[in-house]
Amino acid sequence: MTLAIIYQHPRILLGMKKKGFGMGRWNGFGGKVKDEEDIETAMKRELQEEAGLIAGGFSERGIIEFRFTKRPEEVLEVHVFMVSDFTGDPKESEEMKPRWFFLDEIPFHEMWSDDPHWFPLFLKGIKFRGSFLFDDADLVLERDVKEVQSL
Ligand code: 95L
Repeated sequence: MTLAIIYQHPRILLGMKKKGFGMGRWNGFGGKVKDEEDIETAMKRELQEEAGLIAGGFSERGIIEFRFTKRPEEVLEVHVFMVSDFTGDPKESEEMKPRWFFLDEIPFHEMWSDDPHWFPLFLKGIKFRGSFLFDDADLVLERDVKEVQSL
């Protein structure tokens, strides 16, 4: 999976997920990587589909493995990108309602519960590897986040 977060200091762009997995939370933009597609291509495609934006400059900042107690056999590997410029105006899609947030007003209480554990590194430009285990209420049961030199 890919996750793109637009960062134009002092604000970030998030999207309220309107349907499906993660509904009701402010998310980055992203989704599954298709067969024959590379990760960067998938990140750009999902950003276009979900927010109507064409990525300009970006860099991969983290890789996170997510596990859920209710699906012990599955691992979701998410590649997290910081997108520092783009063309287009954020537009609402079927999936997402985009909104800008100032860095000191990031709505962690309406986001996935892992986010507070890696956003500070992400925003400082520190590359990281993480893994999280969620319980049935999507709360973090176990976590590990480490700075890395390269992903
Ligand atoms: N901004 N953070 C996200 O968009 C985010 C955070 N954590 C997640 C954990 C599991 C998952 F399936 C998705 C996310 C997710 N989109």
